[in-house]
Amino acid sequence: MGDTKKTYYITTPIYYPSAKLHIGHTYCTSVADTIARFKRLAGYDVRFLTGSDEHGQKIQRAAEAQGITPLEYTTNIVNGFKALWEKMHISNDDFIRTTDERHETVVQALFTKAYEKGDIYKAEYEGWYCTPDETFWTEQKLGPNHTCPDCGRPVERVKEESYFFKLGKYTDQWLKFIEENPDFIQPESRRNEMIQFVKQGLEDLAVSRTSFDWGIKVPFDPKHVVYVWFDALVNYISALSPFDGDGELYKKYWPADLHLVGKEIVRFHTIIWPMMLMSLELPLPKKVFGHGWMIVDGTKMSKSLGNVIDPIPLIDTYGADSLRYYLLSEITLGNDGNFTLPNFVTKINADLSNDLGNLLNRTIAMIEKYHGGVITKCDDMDDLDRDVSILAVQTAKDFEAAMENMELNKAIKTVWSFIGRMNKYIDETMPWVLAKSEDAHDKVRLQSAMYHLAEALRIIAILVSPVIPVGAPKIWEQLGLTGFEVATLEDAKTWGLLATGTKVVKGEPIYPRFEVPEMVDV
Ligand code: ME8
Repeated sequence: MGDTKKTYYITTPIYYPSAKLHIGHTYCTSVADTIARFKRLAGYDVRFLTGSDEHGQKIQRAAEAQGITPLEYTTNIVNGFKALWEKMHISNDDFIRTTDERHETVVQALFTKAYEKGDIYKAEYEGWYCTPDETFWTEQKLGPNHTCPDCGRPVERVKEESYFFKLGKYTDQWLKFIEENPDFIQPESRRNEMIQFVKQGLEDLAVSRTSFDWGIKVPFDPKHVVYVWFDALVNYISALSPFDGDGELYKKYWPADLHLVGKEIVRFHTIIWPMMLMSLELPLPKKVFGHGWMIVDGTKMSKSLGNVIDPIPLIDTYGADSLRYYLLSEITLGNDGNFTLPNFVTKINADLSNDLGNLLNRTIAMIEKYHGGVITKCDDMDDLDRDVSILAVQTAKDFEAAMENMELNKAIKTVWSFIGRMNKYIDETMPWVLAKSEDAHDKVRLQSAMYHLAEALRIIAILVSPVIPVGAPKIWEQLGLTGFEVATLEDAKTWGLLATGTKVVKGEPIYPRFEVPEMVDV
């Protein structure tokens, strides 16, 4: 019998190894990881891809400046990418490098296919090139003083023989597709921008370069290398090895369910990539979501601007969960966000250490003190118990709905408001008073309160696991449970799965408190 689970294929951009990654990239990859983990929890067969975009003029120049080969240069930096993702507990299933042979063969095959179809032709390119963005611009589109209209940096004059891709040819097919698939480009504002861009008229796109050689050779004309964006976009398919054997991975996972990208590259993913796929007669991805930027002093944090915050020391000091939690809960997906150290530490102290950490510590300590660490199921609910048990299941459902809707911070807020409710439940039930009573009714109330707290924490552990994958299993373990890897979203939507006799295991506080630093640069 084959695997009948629904599939979910999610990707991040493949980042340029032109410098170390900063918290902007960390943000994007953490969002994708949280969605991937959520989908696994919801029962999907998930494929989560990230990688590195290693060709192009910018990389070649950076390598030359260091006197090493481009591949040596990118390999060093890519090893750093992989180490960062491991430190952040990123659960990618694959990492594609555009220097992988498996990628190069697919790019060459697809370039040739578009050429043979007549959608790629040779001519002379004369215009402007933004090397940091690896983007062509016509004179009319330039910013003041020959600058890139996207990033504002100076462009370079380029005049060389080039292959061109007939983008314009697919305008009508694209407009029809966008109309029939209103959710393809998210958020909505990006969709309108893209429609305007296409309606202004598209010029054919130069898809090869001859003035440098760090790239994938055009197979039928090897003095040309494939334009780095044509090369890079293909990664989403090449990573599925479409030409290996019977292309099993490709058949299983393509088309992608979600390309998560920054807003500055939505144009490449929603216009150029779909038009390439139309030419190649391949299915289009289901959704492209353009997230916002991490901002420093009002400008985009950027490798080439040098105004970056390095995630590594933050993870080393505060832990991966803290950084993930802050980025995911503070920023509304699609909007820009800020990072300051005092805000970050204040937030993780309040939400992780106080709200969640204390709920766990208090609960485990009371079950130990009052019941020798043993949880006993109690069906005798009073109104307060019934309220929180209903709220627990509702929280799981609301969490699911918000996640499905890409409202990650709303999903998190839902869980934290339930955590707040359970902390209040402790104050309302006053277990320390019940524990002193000899009254049989009070003994039942105490048993019920302990059960409701433990059961709420079981549900919370599952719900927070896509966001804080380091702490979530520790909650589970302290509750005395095993098999966290196979817990499902269904388990979080079901009240009462904790069995009588489960014995809690007191552990270290899962999130320590940190001193809030002064407002200084990190
Ligand atoms: O564009 N805030 O790579 P890149 C939030 N290789 N996210 C940010 C960010 C910021 N300040 N800065 C970067 C490329 N990012 C191409 C992609 S895909 C086929 C090729 C994130 O290294 C964001 O997701 O410049 C952005 O789209 C991506 O990094 C760009 O990374």
